Amino acid sequence: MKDFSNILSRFALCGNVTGVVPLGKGLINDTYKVNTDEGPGYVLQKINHAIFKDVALLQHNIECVTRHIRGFLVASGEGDLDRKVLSFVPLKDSEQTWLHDGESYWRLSQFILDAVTVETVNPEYSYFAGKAFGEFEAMLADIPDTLGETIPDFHNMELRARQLREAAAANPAGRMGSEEAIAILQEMECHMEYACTAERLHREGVLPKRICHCDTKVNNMMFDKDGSVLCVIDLDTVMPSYVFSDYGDFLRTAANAVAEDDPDIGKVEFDMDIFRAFTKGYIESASAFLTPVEKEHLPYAAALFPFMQAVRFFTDYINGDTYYKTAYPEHNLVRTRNQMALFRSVMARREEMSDFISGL
Ligand code: GN1
Ligand code: MG
Repeated sequence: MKDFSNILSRFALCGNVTGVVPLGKGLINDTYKVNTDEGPGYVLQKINHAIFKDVALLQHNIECVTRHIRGFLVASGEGDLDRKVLSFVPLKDSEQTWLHDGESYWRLSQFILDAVTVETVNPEYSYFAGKAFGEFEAMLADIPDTLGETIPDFHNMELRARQLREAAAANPAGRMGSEEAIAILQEMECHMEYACTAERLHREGVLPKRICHCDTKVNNMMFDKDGSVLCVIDLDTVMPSYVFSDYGDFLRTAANAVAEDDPDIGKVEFDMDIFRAFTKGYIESASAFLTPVEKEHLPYAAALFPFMQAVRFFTDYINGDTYYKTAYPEHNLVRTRNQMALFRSVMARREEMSDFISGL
């Protein structure tokens, strides 16, 4: 493994480093746990600079968000602050919370002790997660700073549709020749207009952008040992977006009976118990700011995110796997099949979802 001592020596950390080991399952950044001879240690991340082009803006967003949340928690008398909001370690010689070593960009945060991340949740955890994401958005509703889009138009379905069409037309890796690839593209095109509803509503002036997390996968949440939510992590994509992002992306991962890259798509199914529990929690904490248009379109959001993710995985497959980390050549195709199966399963349950939401 790489020698991290030069990088770590630039940060104002406490104690002596006793080891560095890989951590987590992120598809974009490289993450490591840094063990020290005193205290809980740290999390070191190499920020994927090919994807996050403006690291200064990225860290600006994260610093504003964590400062604001910390202030909110202090004002509401919360204890255990270091486990409820991330804190980043500055460099020894400046206030800056990121390092460019000439080649890569690095940042260091405090490791949260006794916290667990999970890959699957039960309805009870989903309810807490729903409350936590609603609270996260509510806490950020009055943030005084201006946050930029760390990946411009990140969850803009019209952009994702364009990227798919450009990739399919250029066919740079020669992967558009198969019958299956053509069929997937056709199926995606059939749903494209519906999927772009959010952009249309935004243009019509009835759908606002709010500060959202934009990567609310189950494993981006820290739970305490007793199951309660400590905090939300992976803040790179916190930016103005539609509330659909956080609501939809959580269900995409939590309500799928299997992982997003499980090749056995016969097992993919949208779990309505998880949907009901998460939606109840989310609406309880977000109802203060949700508009009727936002609320009414939550079933659409549940369908949009598997669909958008399928489009993104498939685009990357066509492009020859340049964006997501992959473990084998067909990985992005397997992920695409899985997410399309989930999308179909959600689509079949839209009415049932709407009825549940109106009854809350
Ligand atoms: C990426 O970094 P990670 O693995 O939490 C991606 C998300 C996708 C997700 C799919 C910046 O998230 O948008 O939903 O993979 N993040 C970025 O698993 O593209
Ligand atoms: Mg992550």
